[in-house]
Amino acid sequence: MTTRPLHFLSAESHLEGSRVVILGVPLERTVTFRGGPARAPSAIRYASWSLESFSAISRRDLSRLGLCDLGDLNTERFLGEILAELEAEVFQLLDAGKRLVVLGGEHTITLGCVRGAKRAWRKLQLLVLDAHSDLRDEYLGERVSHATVSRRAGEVVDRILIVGARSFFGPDLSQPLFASVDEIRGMLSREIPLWLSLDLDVLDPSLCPGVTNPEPGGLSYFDLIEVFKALCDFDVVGMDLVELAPPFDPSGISAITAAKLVIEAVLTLWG
Ligand SMILES: [Mn+2]
Repeated sequence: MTTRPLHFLSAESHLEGSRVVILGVPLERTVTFRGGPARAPSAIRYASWSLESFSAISRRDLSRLGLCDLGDLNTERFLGEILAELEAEVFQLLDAGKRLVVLGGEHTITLGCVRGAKRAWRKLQLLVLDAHSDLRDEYLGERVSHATVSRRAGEVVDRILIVGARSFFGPDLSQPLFASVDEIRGMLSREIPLWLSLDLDVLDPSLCPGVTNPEPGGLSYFDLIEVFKALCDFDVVGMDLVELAPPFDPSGISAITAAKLVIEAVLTLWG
């Protein structure tokens, strides 16, 4: 009998021969409204098997890419240890020339990702797609939290752009409320490696209800596809996808949307 652990669709390559690597980080530590992201990486992998590996949009096939799924980071530790190990993993994989998809988990994981990417590339810009600005200096006494992650990550990178935000705590309204893809391209540099952080709540909650903190008035699925396309001539080195809450996704559509976005992003950016 042969058995295999659950892995993402078409992730059949060994690490050495792979171009793109998937890593799960089922972190759930500082969520504040409703929980579930610890179960997200498994839910996204499971949902991916309901989809085709061929993208009708990019006309490329995931099964021809060289995709490896490393499984999940151990998150049964102090938050600082988890972020330090994630940073080391991201650094090593990028240093080996891989492109990364990190499946959260709560949004806090972006901090470990950008620290590792910054170490690998020395210069880094961050594009955050998120309903929330996450620019507080601290939240409920925590400086490192899913509600402060863009503030902390912004201190690591050379440039940060937040798109899709419609929830601000007041004085942080420094980012464009809505930006066209042309404006996004104009505000980013083609010379600097780019990390993409995709918080699923950037989507309208009618399209993706199973997230930790739903916020009305979001982007459409095809808005996100247009953002991926707009980035295809930028040096995108990795992405994370965060804040899926499977307990609030009884139809499973949010997990399927997450898996489909991974497929389309990977094939658009690196296919
Ligand atoms: Mn958010």
